[in-house]
Amino acid sequence: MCDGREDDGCCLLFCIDDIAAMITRDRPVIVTAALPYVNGECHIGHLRTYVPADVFVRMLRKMGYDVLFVCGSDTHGTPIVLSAESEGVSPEEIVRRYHEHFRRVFSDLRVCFDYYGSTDDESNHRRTREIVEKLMERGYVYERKVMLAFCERCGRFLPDRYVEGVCPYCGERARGDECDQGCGRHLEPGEIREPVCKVCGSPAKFRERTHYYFRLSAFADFLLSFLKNLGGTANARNYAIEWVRRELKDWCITRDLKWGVRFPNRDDLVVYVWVDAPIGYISFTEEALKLKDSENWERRWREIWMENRATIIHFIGTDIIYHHCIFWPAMLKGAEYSLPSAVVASGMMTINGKPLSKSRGNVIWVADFIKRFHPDTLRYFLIAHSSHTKELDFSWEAFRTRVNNELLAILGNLAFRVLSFAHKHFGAEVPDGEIEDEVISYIIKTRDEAVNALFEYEFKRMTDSIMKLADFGNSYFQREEPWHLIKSDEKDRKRCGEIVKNTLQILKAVCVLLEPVMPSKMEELWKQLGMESDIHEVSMNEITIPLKSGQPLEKPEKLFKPVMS
Ligand code: B3M
Ligand code: ZN
Repeated sequence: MCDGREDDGCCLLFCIDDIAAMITRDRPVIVTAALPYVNGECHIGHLRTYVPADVFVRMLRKMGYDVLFVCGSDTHGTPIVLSAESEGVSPEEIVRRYHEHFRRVFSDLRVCFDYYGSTDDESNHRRTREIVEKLMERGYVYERKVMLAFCERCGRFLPDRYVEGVCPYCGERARGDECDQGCGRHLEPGEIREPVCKVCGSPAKFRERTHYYFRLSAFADFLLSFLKNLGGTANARNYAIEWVRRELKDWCITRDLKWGVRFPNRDDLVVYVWVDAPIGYISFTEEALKLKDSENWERRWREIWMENRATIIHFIGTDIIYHHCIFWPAMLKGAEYSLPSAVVASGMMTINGKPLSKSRGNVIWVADFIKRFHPDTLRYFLIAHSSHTKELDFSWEAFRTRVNNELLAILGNLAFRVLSFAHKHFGAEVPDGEIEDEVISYIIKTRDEAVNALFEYEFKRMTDSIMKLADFGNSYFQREEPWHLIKSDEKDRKRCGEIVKNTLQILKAVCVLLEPVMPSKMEELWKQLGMESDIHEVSMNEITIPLKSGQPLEKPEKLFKPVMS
């Protein structure tokens, strides 16, 4: 067992690789976050995917992994076209508006992608067509005649949300693509009963039409063995295995729309949005690499997406497990692309115990939230309030309690107390002294717990461990009572300095370990500690490197403001 004292970090690399198992340093790690559908503003429910993904990436980088983090706007499909029609603007206009909005929110929240693209970018159109052609060549896409709802008044076929009617499975009112008020099933084109046109309200007739299908049913055996070895969270794996065992129906992958990626050789059809959306992961990687490494991008891209020589990890919400664990790997396999290594699915979010709902007004917009509170407090809440795969309930009371009782009472208190003490009694410098074994062991134990939790995607447990280290800092300082030693003789004063230095060391470790969760606040704290390096760049090995005696400390400022009731 290593004692973590080596400054070169080699011992750290050893223990962590044991734990990480499938995520190894000799392969690049590609982390993706589900693409937000840019049809409206970002609410706190969205962040349940992006913040943990960002924390994960920052943490891996601290441990020396080579990570690429990509995301982008999901821009096609009928909801955007319908919004555009009802506002009397083009789909491009809607997409531009919310694409910029999401970029802004991500930057305010410090969710830092290496590349944030759009599924309407030319490179994604190209990649989608290439994959669809490959699937056709290999016999996984075929033509089928279907009876589809057609509105005679509007003179057009009614894809997905253009039509409403009755669910063939449960008899409830349903949208064309989903039984949203009843059994929740995905509905294939032509399945809806008693169709009515969403635009003009007329009853629609069924008419025959040729569409294209993806032969998903051919992938059942492949999917079962793929899913058995899929990393990530158990909720994703188990849900998908159940589904494959039950039924695998072929998917209609074309739609009668103008907005989207044209289906090869058919001017009247575009591909279904769930085809070109995940392909965004591939085209955004391409764009990210072009920016990073214009000489070698192609080789690196092939290694990642064609040769299975990277670890690909998808962060998603539980509502899209089906798409990422079944449809997507089958499509990749069919087109001979690399397969994901892990799917990490966050639980859903509720507000005051009720489902998040824009129409019922049970929603909190991120832009409003961060006008009132620091973005890092929201990041902290989302990570610390519930384990990643469980449901997370937001309430102002819960938010207030987390901020006041944890961020202020534990972390803020530790920082302000020890920094003020050092300021007052040690000339605003780090005092002299050795780091005690008790302190080093606590730091190492915390690091190991945090890293273990990280690789189990238990971000709450990870954060709880780090906060426990801060708590230990407080009790250590309290127990040692340095204020009784300050005015006594030389020996006591030396001991007093040692206590302060040890407490500062704990604070330094907490700061490094919490940077992934609260990047801006830990940047402030890092400066208060008088550190000159960039906290976002420092490696995890920093936590055991002793602070330099005599290092000037900045005048302490309180890190957090209390949330009032
Ligand atoms: N845009 C999420 C949604 O709108 C969807 C994710 C795509 S990930 C490829 O529910
Ligand atoms: Zn239904």
